[in-house]
Amino acid sequence: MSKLLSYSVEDGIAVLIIDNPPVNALSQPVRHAIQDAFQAAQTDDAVVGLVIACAGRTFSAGADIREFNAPVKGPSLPVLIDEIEASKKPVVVALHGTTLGGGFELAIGCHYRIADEGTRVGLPEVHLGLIPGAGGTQRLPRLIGAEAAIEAITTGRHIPAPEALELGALDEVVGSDVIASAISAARRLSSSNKVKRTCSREVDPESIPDGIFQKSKVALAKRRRGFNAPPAAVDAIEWACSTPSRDGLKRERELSSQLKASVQSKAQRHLFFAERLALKIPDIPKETVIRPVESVGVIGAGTMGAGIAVCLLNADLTVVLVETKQDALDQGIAQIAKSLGRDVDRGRVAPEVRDARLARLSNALDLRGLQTVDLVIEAVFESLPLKKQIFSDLGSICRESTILATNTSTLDINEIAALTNSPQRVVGMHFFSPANIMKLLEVVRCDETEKDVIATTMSLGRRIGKVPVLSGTGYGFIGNRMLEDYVRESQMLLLEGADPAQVDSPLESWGMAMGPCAVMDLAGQDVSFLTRDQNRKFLPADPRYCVPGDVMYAEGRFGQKTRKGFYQYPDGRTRQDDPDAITLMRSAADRIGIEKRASISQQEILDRCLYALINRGAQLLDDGIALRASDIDVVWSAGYGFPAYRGGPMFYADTIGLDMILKAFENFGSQFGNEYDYWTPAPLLVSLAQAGKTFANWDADRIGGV
Ligand code: 3H9
Repeated sequence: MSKLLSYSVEDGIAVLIIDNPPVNALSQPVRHAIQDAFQAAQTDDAVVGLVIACAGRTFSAGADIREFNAPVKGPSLPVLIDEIEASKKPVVVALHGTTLGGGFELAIGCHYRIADEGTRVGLPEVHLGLIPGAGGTQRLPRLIGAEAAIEAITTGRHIPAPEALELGALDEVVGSDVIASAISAARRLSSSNKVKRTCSREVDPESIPDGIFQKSKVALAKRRRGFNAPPAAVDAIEWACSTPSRDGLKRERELSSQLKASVQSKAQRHLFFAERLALKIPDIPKETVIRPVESVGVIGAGTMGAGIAVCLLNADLTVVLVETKQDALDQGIAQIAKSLGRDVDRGRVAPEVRDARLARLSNALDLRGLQTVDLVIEAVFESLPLKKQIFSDLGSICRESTILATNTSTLDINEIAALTNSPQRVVGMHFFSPANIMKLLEVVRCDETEKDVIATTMSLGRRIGKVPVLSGTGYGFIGNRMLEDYVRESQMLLLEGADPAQVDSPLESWGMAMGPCAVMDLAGQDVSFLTRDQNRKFLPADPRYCVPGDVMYAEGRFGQKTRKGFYQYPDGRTRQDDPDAITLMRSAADRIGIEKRASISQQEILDRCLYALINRGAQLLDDGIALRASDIDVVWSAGYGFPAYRGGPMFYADTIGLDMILKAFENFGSQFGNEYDYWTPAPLLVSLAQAGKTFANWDADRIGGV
């Protein structure tokens, strides 16, 4: 037998234990080993039933995603599961950990499912741009009904075992020794001669209310705008309700193969691995001992500080919140309590868990309250002198091992670090607002930051549910630096005569969560102006592209908060075109001598904004601010509403072809002039395009890409 699977027979029951760390992915050798063992059990007359389980921390996380770029080598997972389901001897599956994708499809192809209490099951394939393709869309509705299957498959959520039992996806949940329980069940089923095959069931007609499929697709068109896999999953579930299982399984396989070959799925798979690769820092060995972090000080109880505190408390850390004034502290604490309470209202968290979390929050009106914490996150407003003062004080107040992090988004962290007695323990932790919701965390490495400080901060980021990406120091780090170029083009387009809606709409139809003008209104034109104003030395000396934002600021049109900005917001949220804003921009453009163009195509709007973004990304790679192109993709998809199904800006650039982008740069340069080097391509972009290479090649050549 293979090392990937152990096989034993215990008193008539064959026990197959898959052992393919870390997550028991069902790679081809594993499938092969299962098939061999399964056939041995079928032909052994002494065997009356089978148990399938997994070794290690989890049952299987599904198909091996790394195999998806090559043709399938048999036995394929769908075929293997069909064989198992057809077995005359009962097959019981024993689940633990996260039983996902093909792992869960294997489970629902077996005749009886037992899970230990902590198990979570799910079909998260939509997050990879796929549908469950090994029978999941046909078998799950037969077990739990169409409506519940649509919810489970289109959200891909991990369902806790007790809920899965209630839904009908599991047969039993046990408190301990799931394999022993499975062996007993197999024996029981063999003696009663009862084998229940999921595919022989009908989907409960009561679970198929009229119009459910159409309604689900309409809802998904809003909730998962642009994603192909979720509505495709609804189609496949409909087949389960309307065709015999054999036909449904065949159609599911065809659709699954089509999706697997699609750019959307490739893009989402790219991001899956990119997120995990981002945690690996080439010069920081994975054996690096990380510093223990149990208590964290948060300085500043404003929206950002309170949001950060919520993330920390949710991860069961102890938090000391520091402010200078009692009422600011009280407001921050109230905001934290409200946010934790919302999870209780939504049924996500039990009231006693919320209470325990709140009990781990303490506060202080003085930095001396941070004497014993393991890590400090400073989240006060962006003022270099203030931050310098805080860090210089922290150096003497905190223990020597305490990591000192700043949440600055624009300031030079090296300057801040220099003021502490040990700059080696200073790091940037750039959260995005609202901090308890946004996934991205840029971890900023300063000149002297110690390796274990980086490793600890990245690990803490993961622990609090963030997607950490390492950035070097430099204005705007990775995300905001690139944003500058993207927004610049959007603002130039406004001056050339495009309305805000004309700029935003092609980018939103293309997949951006929000167009750049709407984003500026949401973030606040006042905030953008003040940031710009403080940082003019880092921006091009171009008198033009900041004009639209500066005009909005001067007119008190701060965006949503004042109900007027590039758009108007009569109800404070819903945007509408605003002729006054358009007139203001037109006169500003006239003042600086920019003529209104007769028309601007949607394609030009897309290309100018996105190519400017990509070019800055290439420059950041050249400058060593970003380690990998795939890190940039993670930053933009986790933090800036870049559509996951396009894989991030650098992946998108590869799909277009870098030579095409280079050509567009030449055209834009000759059409719009290049006084400020906007259309000078980054040297990396040029060299890759000339060599016929991609950013993915660059990653792979240097440090092993995705
Ligand atoms: C599928 O099943 C298709 C079928 O429907 C149809 C087939 C015909 N394959 O996330 P972690 C690696 S599609 C290959 O850090 P955690 C991962 O890259 C699949 N590798 O751990 C990482 O490698 P490294 C549907 C995988 O504890 C290491 O394992 N299933 C796979 O934070 C540890 O991963 C899914 O979408 C895989 N399937 O989280 C589940 N899964 O150490 C995807 C993980 O080199 N997986 N790796 O960086 C997950 O959601 C999480 O990994 C899991 C564990 C929750 C399981």
